[in-house]
Amino acid sequence: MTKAVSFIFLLFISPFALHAQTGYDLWLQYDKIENESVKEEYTEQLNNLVLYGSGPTIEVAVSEFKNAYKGFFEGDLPKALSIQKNSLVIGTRENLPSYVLPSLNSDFANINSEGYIIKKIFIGNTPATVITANTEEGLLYGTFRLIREIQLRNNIQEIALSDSPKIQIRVLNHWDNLDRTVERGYAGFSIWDWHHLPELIKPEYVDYARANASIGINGTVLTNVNASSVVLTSQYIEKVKALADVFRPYGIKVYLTARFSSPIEAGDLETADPLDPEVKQWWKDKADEIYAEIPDFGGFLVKANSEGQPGPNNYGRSHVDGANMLAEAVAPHDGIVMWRAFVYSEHDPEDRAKQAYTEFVPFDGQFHDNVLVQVKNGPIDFQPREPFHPMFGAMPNTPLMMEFQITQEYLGFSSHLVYLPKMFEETLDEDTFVQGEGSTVAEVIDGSLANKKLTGMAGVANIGTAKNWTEHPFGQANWYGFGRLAWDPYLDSEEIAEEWLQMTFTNEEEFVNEMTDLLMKSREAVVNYMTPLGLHHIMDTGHHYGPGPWVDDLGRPEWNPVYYHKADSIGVGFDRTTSGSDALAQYADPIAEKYESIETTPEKYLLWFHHVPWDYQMENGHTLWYNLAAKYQEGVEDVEEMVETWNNMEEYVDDQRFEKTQMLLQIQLKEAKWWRNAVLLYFQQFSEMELPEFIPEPEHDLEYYQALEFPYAPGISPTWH
Ligand code: BDP
Repeated sequence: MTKAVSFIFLLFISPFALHAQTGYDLWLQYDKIENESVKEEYTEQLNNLVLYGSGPTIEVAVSEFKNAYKGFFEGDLPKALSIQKNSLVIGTRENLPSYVLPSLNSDFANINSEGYIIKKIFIGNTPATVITANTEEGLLYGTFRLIREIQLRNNIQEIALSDSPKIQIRVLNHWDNLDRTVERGYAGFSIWDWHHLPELIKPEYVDYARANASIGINGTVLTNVNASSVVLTSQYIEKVKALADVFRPYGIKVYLTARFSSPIEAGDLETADPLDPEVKQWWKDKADEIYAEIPDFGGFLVKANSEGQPGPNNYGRSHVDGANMLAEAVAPHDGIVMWRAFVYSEHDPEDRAKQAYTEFVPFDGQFHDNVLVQVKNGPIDFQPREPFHPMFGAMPNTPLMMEFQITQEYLGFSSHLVYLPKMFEETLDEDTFVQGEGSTVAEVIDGSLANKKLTGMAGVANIGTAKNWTEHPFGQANWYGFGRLAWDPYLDSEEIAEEWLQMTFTNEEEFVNEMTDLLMKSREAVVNYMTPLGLHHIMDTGHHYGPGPWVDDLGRPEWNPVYYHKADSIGVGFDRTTSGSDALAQYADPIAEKYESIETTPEKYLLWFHHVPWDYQMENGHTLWYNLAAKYQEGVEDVEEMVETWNNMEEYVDDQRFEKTQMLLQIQLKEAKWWRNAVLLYFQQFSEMELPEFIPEPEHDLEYYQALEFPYAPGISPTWH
């Protein structure tokens, strides 16, 4: 816990200014520090600013710091030409005067090209605080870090910090369509106003870049993985260039999704066969055209041969053929290809959870050096809880990047408060055992386990035109936390929660303690009221809003929830042991062996790996049926507790965000009960057992729940019609 450090000044905090807030400023709130002595503590250390070097990124860093300074201290930070007592000195290693360097040389040994150092040094008797780095981007990150230290009210008198990102490619994936609808978007429309680009540059673009840079995100994929080839036409490349120009000073590269059939659709070829010389040439020319406009274009993200998207398989070619062809097109420009492993086929009778591994693992080592294979955290699809994807660790010779979903497709959309960093952390901390005990997913991702040169983490964005970007005020925490974990996948999600709460709301200890607790519990709450004990994919189909365990009539078997829970008169759950689909064989032995038996499978994954009899006696002596009911009830009670905690926070939060969160929590509570009632009534048909007495009488019967329809639930993009 970092609380002791964070609250050093708390005793002096004066009443807070609770002005109405839309939440637009995210965690970058630079509110006035009311307490005079706290203010002095900082201003004494920051007498003036001495800047070495110049450039667009340095400029945005300095302007950010000046703004923050003005906000906190209500004055301007004067500029000085040379270092004086308590100067703030900003400059890259190259640009700092040589007499400053001896105090910093040992720190430089610890940082990489994007890392930074913030250090109080003495030049003779003159104290100064230096922010330095190897690159301008490092300076920008260091500047945001110093701002954060002030937001957290940490002491900077003897500051000595250095940090570097542990992962290279830290990107948001926007599933945004060119018509501004957002696939699985629950916060309004796409923030990219394509129609008015390139001329109209909205302030939101700059604030988006600031927010991302502040947490170390260094790339953005602008378009949906279910891609349109229109974005690759010259007309749109000009628009993409305009965004790239805005983002560049913030260290953010743009990437695009590449629809595999583009040579036919955006060009005039008759094929998109990756081995066809004309197709190869088309992509090379296209890459040259893009790079002529955007010299630092990041590269392509590709969803191929998945859910109806075109790909190399259409031409009898493999994922390697497809990925390498694109990789060759961008390689001369230092671009990369992020090739998604989210593949499964309705024609394949194999357990869906096994298909990506089966298809990709044999390709290990065959992808070009500038290809990353992008793998979702779990083997099915962004469920409230999944075991880690077995591909992690299984392809030691291929850079694998993590794909998390920040938008809450299966977790209550933007109506539910769920703190996702807790869930991301759970996956990152999982032990794959591929190189013995202690081979965590984080070590696969940061390349340390197999010495990989290219590393990455992607988060499917939850951002839209909502005034506060994410609609739910607490959705911002998931954007923030994703960025922090992409920077350092070993961070503690609890510390991230404390940081975010303080930066976004207030440093008041009671608020931060209570709300950290709420955030940390919120993830388990959603698991409990939606899919406890390893249940998965029982959401209503298509939009994935609300329960739909009964759905069994969709064309593709694996789109039906009944495929995943397999409830019958004996029990419930998907047998993935040797007697079932044997998906367990895709994990390293210690896991496969342990999870083979019901007794040694962690309860949280029970029904993921086993078909368990309704009357099976669990560790607490009660039956599975009883425990299932207890979990659903616990989920509802968890949300009741969240409602109560929030109600006690009124004095710490402005009305606007307080009331909005309060209303959303009521929706969450209503829906938690809906989940409990509908799922238990449905499963009761199979278990034929009484509901335990602690379950209140359901408000409606099963038929009622089954008849509910939501034709206009948000997040379904035209690509699904
Ligand atoms: C599923 C979503 C679908 C996405 C797909 C993907 O329902 O909208 O296109 O994942 O990741 O979760 O490609």
